[in-house]
Amino acid sequence: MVSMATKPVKPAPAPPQTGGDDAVVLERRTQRTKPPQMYQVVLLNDDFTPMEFVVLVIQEFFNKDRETATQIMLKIHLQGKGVCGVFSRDVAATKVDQVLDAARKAGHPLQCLSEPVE
Ligand code: TYC
Repeated sequence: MVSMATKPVKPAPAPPQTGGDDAVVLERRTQRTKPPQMYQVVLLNDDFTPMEFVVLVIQEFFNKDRETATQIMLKIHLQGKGVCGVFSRDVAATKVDQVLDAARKAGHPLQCLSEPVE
């Protein structure tokens, strides 16, 4: 008997699945792109910047109403620091610049920084 070299036979690729009426069923793909890293803008307490100035800064640059701004300011005053908002990296950096610039122009030592969230 002559032995023939045999190739392993690959199964034919499955035809696209249809939903019965020839509609193509797409496979669900796991998401590949991560959401962008976000940054929180933090104000730090100090002994010299007036409370009123901090409230106005939080209202103006973080779009908070007066009551919310006052609560955030008091939290910073009592706990040493507080988050004023969460933004993309560029927007957070701009907020920090705006706050530091306003504080410097007013002659207050208020400090502000941004840091990645979690
Ligand atoms: N500790 C300041 C005071 O007693 C008030 C203050 C609050 C300063 C928040 C900075 O980020 C700050 N005048």
